[in-house]
Amino acid sequence: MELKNVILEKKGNVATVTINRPKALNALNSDTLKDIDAVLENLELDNEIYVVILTGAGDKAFVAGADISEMKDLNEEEGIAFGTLGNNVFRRLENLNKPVIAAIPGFALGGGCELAMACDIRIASEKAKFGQPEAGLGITPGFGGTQRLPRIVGEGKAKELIYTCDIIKADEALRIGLVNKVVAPEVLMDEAVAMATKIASNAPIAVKLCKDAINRGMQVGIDEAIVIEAEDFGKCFSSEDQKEGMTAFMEKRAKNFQNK
Ligand code: DAK
Repeated sequence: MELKNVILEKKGNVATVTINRPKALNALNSDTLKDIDAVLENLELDNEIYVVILTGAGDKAFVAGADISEMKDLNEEEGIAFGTLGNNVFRRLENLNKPVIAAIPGFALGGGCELAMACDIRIASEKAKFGQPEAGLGITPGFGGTQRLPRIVGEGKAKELIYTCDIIKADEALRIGLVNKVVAPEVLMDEAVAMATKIASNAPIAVKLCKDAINRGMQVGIDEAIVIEAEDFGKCFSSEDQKEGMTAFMEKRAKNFQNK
């Protein structure tokens, strides 16, 4: 796998994916989207990796949006191709078969805020800033912002942020529920690794099925959602880790999950 703008590191059961274009504040151009796609394919198939951390290189930005310099001269056909590539990557990230924690050091704007929202959990540095500035550029958010932001913070607040293009600080993002946690910049990655490690200590198949049940259940009514939950619950019982988790409890010993 040859990557131009993304770094993939694996340590134990945790992988860290770093978007690495700090001179352009990690803006998402086509090459970067293709790199993310390739990395997600690799991670999907890696049974040793239980949790993924997604971050941006440098201390200034997570991702400052889709690359405006690349987008500005696109014709209609190229615009569709760019949007399709991006949307496929974002859906793949959202549906990855393991949790993804966004560790957000700085700007998460436009496509960057949308990228963070496609992750399961968001941890922000005190220096992070969030916003959907698209309407000020003459476009609508195109990587799920109009859909995921209202689902996360509620319709009224999402409309306010999208219509005004306001940029909000980390403490406000925490207050409205856009991020899970705000930490000092120097401990951002430590906090992300600590949470990833804690998640990775639980049964990976169960965690994966929890993600599936939440993601699919959130898209349908409660009656259908409960059926999805029951199916995923049932699937746990064909895993060795379910036997191990419950046997370890009964035997009062530490559990030893194998992702099987
Ligand atoms: N694209 C390209 N380059 C960017 C960039 C971006 N989004 N953001 C920053 N840069 C570049 C700057 O041009 C500058 O490059 P040089 O001039 O040094 O070559 C470098 O990064 C450093 O930026 P600044 O000099 O501007 O740094 P400041 O600290 O002064 O300002 C800033 C930081 C984040 C406030 C500012 O850079 C800024 O406003 N950036 C743009 C933020 C923005 O508007 N983001 C939203 C982009 S629109 C679609 C789906 C999705 C989308 C589009 C289509 N389809 C389905 C078709 C998504 C759209 C977006 O995300």
